[in-house]
Amino acid sequence: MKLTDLCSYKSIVIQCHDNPDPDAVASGYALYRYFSQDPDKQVLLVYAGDYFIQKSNLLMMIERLDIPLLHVDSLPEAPELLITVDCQYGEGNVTELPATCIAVIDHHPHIGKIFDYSEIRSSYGSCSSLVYQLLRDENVDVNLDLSLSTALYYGLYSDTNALSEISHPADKDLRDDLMYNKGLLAALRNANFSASDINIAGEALSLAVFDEKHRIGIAEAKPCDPNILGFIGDMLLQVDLLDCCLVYCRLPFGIKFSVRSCIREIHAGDMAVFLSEDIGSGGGHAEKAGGFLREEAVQLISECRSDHEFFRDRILSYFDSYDIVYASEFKPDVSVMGLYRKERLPLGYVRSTDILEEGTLATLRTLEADITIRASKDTYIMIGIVGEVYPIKRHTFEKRYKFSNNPFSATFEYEPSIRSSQSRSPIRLMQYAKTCVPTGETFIHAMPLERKAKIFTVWDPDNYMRGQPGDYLAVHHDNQNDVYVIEKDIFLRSYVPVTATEYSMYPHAKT
Ligand SMILES: [Mn+2]
Repeated sequence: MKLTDLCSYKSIVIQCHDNPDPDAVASGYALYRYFSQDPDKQVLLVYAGDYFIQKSNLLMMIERLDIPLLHVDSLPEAPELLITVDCQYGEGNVTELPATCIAVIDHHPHIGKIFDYSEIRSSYGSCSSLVYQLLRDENVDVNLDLSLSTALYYGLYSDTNALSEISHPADKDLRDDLMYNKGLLAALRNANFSASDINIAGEALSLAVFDEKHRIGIAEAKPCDPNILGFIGDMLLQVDLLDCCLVYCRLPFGIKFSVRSCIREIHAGDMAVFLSEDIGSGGGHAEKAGGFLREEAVQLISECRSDHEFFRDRILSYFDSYDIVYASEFKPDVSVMGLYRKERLPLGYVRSTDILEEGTLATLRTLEADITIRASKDTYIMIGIVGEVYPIKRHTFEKRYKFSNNPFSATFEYEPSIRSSQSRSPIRLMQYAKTCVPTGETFIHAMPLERKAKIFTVWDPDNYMRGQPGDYLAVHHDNQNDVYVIEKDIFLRSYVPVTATEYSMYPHAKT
């Protein structure tokens, strides 16, 4: 979705989730500014729900940046377009407001509903990063307005634990590109909690329970701002007995919870999704996540002996729901797996000296990481089918690929870019990409998964690949340590089964 897709609507309401946080307010504000440039449009920025904003940092942000955010119980009339930001229409923490059309701009896991328009990037650290990217796609320079750029910067800042949990390149772009009001940011940082917040946190910590066997900690807090739950979780997780912890509080309309993990086998976001499945909503990032359980969950809890027991049982059933594979130690039995050949799909390549002066240092920004390269006649850049980018030596490239000067086109979740050390503005790699095709054949052993799996590959031992039942567990034919998951649809599209006889007839096949 592009922002221009929404420009035909005349009456637009932008809605933050109930109990808004700085990221929701910043994202909503940036969209408000974008759409209200047109004097013919009626644009409102709102939030709803039982609670009025009380947190001092958020009140300060709204006042100092002059953000026209309104609390509403309902709308006098349904707008043509309602845009929910940092949340999805129909979710537990979004009061439903009527509208003719619904657009969703969010960075939480997709709740599975279909909207008229949506842009959901669950791997982004903040919704502000997504809105920044959408504005940049429309050639809006947010740095022309310090109030706007500061709002977006603070949105990312507060959603990523003071920028410490940034991993997605879109988040890095926001962090590196935006100017912000330094004095205001310092003031916001130091107005994060009220005195009673800290008292609630202290009380919750003093009553926390520890399951040493399973290395789980659980704490209940008195009704409080959801951000305090995260703060309590951050403290609790530092206890040496724990791998993960959960902090919750009962609110009049359900239960809010925060999850923290400090081991690679537990992705806090995955755990939050599991805990809230069918009874609420949840999600987040590797170490930090949160969610909300609807009132019906409270009913389920009352069937348990205690709230703590309910959460403990649910966490244990999460631990039981998947298998873990460590590729470096895994001994696959390829005799029970099928043999497959990968179709030769075209890939992209760029000669580094086509876009940079020879000798220039530059940063390749990709979905996975920032990679530094030096431009030379010997350095080429490869672009894979899902936008993965990596440098390759010219002679290796010429050996492995048949190449042409035809342009390579594809669309990716994050379009790879390159930033030279000499200029600030990024170069879009796709504008220069040409097509190449692998010369050799790739063979793998594969079989469908029966259970959910977490696979730690040899190339990324810190994060697991997720496998769902029906996806394929794959082992590279020439390197049996190279174990990974291929999503069912991609597998069926890009691999064909081969028999041992056919295999022996391929000229490049090793026996
Ligand atoms: Mn957010």
